[in-house]
Amino acid sequence: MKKNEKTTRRDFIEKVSAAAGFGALMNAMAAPDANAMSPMQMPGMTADPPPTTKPQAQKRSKTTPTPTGSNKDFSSFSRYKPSYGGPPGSDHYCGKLMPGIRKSGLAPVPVETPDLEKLDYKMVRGAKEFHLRATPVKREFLPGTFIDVWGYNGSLPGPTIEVFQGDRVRIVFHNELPENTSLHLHGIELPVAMDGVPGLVQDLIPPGKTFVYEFDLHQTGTFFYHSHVAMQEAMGMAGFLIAHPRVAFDPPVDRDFALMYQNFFVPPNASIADSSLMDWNWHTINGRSGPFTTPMVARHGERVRVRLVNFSPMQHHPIHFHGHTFWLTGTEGGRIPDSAWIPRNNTLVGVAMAQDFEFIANNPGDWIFHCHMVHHMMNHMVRQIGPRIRPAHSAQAYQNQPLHVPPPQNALSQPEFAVPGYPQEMQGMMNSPEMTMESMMRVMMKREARGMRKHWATGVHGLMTVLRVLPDELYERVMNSNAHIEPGEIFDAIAQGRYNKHSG
Ligand SMILES: [Cu+2]
Repeated sequence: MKKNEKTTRRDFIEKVSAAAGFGALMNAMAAPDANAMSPMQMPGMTADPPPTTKPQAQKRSKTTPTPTGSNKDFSSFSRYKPSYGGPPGSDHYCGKLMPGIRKSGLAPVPVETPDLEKLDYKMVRGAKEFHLRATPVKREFLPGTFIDVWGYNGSLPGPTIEVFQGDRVRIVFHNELPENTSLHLHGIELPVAMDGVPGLVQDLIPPGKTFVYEFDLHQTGTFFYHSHVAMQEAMGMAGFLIAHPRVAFDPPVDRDFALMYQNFFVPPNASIADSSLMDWNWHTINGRSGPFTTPMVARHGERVRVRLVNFSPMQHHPIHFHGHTFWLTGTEGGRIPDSAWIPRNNTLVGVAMAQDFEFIANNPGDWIFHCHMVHHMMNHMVRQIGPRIRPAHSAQAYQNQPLHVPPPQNALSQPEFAVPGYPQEMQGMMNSPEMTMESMMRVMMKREARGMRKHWATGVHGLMTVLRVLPDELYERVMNSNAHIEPGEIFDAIAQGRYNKHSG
């Protein structure tokens, strides 16, 4: 310890800076006297962590400034128009620590899982008690297209379990499948007997039987529950388990969305997903295929979090969001310290991984939000069956006469190549026989889609959805008013700048 006593102020500053970050350094320098801060009290330099009974998320260290905006200069970043902020490394670079509209120190906003229900609970003997049933599910991937999969409580994915750090959680789990199963809580640090791995930690639960999973939750983050039987996982058996801190992380978000990505193979003229094949032709976000995925709607200027979970059997998804730069703020392991956040517009979500990101919704409009794998950007795709598209030409003939290649034909448009009930078109699902006018109305008439361009759905297929950023007056019309809105009216108002603009 003598060495510490002899350190110069510069050494001290460097050590403190390295150990506790720049914010601690600034506070240390601003401390009025040794009473407020001594080297031995600095984070990272004490032998023992300070005693605390509160969950970590409830308070920020006294030695780091609170990025609530009150003592920050965000003037070079606008929450109302695309802007750089900067320089890189600063708190306002790409809006990194720009707070939302919501104040710091409050409980988090509830998570929104478009197209999915939340699971209710009752307080029973000091625990939040949820009842979860493993069930066969008929899930409507597109309007009128029901696919037979498996899930929970009649839903694919299952209903969302939303809990808080510090909760005692009890999941009374009923098996209503025609075969044995068990429940695994992915990423939760629970007692081993609660881990749900068949054989290794528990016996499989037979049909009609119940098993109770119970644990104390000390974590926060984007977790999920799923069957730990491989072919059941491939039939879709998963659901969100969102663990909030008691007090929202700083900077607080105004919206918190969660999307789960899944793939299935459904053979021609069948409705039952075949979990043994790897030729995925149906793709779902929260159990819907684009354009039946319900758009996410945010107000212009809000800070928005989106949580992505990939529960596909075999495929990774590079998820791309247009018109904004977001910060990767969490993984399936929980919150990333803000010093390690990464700016992106496309983030690769591997199988059974989660990626949380945040951004300031400062660019109004209807923004596509999609997996960038081309085979995941369409519905109901299969390999082409039948002759090649240049009739009566061998590869040899093609190579011998490259200047006289016959024009390609769209063989799939010819009736002889049509497979009943199995459209092979890779685009233009609007022309699909499955997509009746009534179906189309169910896509277009959702509240969340009001005022989007007339043919918006022609560009939103498979693992695609839309995140709308609406200025206040337009948000109110779309979400909180029943006044008629023409197709394209809201989009045009934004594209032509016809809305009340913020000065920011
Ligand atoms: Cu994908």
